[in-house]
Amino acid sequence: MTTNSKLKTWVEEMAAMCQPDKVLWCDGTQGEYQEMLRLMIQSGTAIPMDPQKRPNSVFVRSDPADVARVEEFTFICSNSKDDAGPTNNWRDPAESKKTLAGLFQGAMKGRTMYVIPYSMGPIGSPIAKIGVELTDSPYVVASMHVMARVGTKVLDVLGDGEFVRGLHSVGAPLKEANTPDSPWPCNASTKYICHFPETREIWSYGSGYGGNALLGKKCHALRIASVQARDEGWLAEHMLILSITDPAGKKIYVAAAFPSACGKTNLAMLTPTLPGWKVETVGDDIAWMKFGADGRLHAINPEAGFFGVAPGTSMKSNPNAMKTIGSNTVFTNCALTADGDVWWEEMTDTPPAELTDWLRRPWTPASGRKAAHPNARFCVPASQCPCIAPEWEDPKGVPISAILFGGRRATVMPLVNEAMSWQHGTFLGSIMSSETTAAATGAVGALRFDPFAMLPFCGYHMGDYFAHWLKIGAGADGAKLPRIFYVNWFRKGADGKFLWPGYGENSRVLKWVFERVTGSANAVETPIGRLPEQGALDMSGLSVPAASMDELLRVDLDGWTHQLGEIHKHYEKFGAKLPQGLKAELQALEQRLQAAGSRV
Ligand code: SAT
Ligand code: MN
Repeated sequence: MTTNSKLKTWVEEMAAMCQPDKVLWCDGTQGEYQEMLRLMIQSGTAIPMDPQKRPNSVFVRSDPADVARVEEFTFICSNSKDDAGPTNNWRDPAESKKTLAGLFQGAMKGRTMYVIPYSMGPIGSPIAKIGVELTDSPYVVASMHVMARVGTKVLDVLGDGEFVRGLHSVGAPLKEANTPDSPWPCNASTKYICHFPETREIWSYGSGYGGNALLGKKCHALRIASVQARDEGWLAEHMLILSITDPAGKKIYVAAAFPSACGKTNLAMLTPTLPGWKVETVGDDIAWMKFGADGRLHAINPEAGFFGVAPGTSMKSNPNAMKTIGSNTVFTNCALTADGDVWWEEMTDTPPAELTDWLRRPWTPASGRKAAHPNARFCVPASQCPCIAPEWEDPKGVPISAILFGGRRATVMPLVNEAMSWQHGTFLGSIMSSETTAAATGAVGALRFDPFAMLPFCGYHMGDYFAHWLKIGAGADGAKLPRIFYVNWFRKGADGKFLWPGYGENSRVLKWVFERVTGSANAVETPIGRLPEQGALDMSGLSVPAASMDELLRVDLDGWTHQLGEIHKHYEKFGAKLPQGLKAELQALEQRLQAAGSRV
């Protein structure tokens, strides 16, 4: 329990509304985690995995109506509609509270309300923040144990302080405590993921899945935290954090923003193919960055675990992730092998002869459908990662030397392009676009602008967010700011195949980034930015056809010129909030493209 009277009162009020059978304060112990697994197994939500194969792990299948983030039901309920901006769904806060209070009324009947105090970031770190999630889902409690630091130790640090309030229900009350539960309780028809940025509150109803329900993750660490970061002068970003060390032992830290399911976990855990180089992981999804006393941006990973996309993960693509998930893992929506292990597409070259798919149906390779859901996930403690950086929990964070932006782009974007300044880098972040993935419900493969990979996660007006980035740069010592790069591993040739091998070979691009930061690699100035000079990218031991390399590093003047219209349309959305600095960058780009075009 706690002495924090604001917390006690809030829990009492929420319990009075939701009417759970009981209220349980989570202590964060191993015993509590085991009890959550037991409850999930008992209700048919989970099955235990063979302890010989994957000790202390469970396998969970969700309802087909609840498999990913639901962006169309995710709302920013700021006082003013204008503060939510053109890229968010806005709802009036008072009306939303009324609607939600109606839904939450009695929503936890027959269930337990768990009170989860959590810290995003190492407990007590000056960059960390505390939240409390109330939930009626044991799956959420178990997952929060993995993804955040939870329990009594957090209450001790909280004292009488402020915290983010998160209320979550699967929206499936039980008539009585002993009414049989469905394997994955959720509300198939009604979902609301509502954020109240001014009061630092989150109310999430109807979904038990991932970012909709583990409120510390996207809801707190990105949507609410981005607003706090704006108010307090720091950055809350959808970025992995890694360290890269050269053969001489020099180490730098890199943060990288990519949309969901674009390979952040793979990049964060990359095994370099270049001899003598080493990559270690600090985080795979979120970075909170603040200026340190040294004037540099220092980043922490606010999370304590990985909630990674399973399909595509293999000993070839990401051996470190495969080793991480050997034990203590919650698997969701994977397929099940005949001998009780998990499987997903591309885990092995040849799929097993028979499986049970994520919808509990028999499956064979001839079935003609995917065995695992494309957004199937593993949820595992970060500390189990063989390449976790020893300093990953340093409360001061790690100093960032470079920031990468990227997405899935079959055309136009070259393999790597260095921004000419912080302002130009902010411009590149603001025009990021990517083909959509299964991490959110909706069409897959559609190209959309996803500025800074924050489209679904920015808690306020995106135009103000751009201005915040410019302000961060303007207020800093330019020499100490991270350099900004735009990368694209996903460019395709005329045959529709990827031109770049990706995965461990991305270390070649990281090496160039490292050498740009340390001053030893050359670049050529082009109208779109700085690209590696001929021979500057280390291609030793890798045979990519010369024509493919030319295409990967080609400045596609036509493609860029063609895109200008789209960028103008994208920018028009932000109206008067579009910062002058970005207008100037777009104009300068147009002029450079024009000048280059007339030279050809
Ligand atoms: O479901 S999550 O939002 O946690 C995963 C993601 O989309 O990045
Ligand atoms: Mn993410």
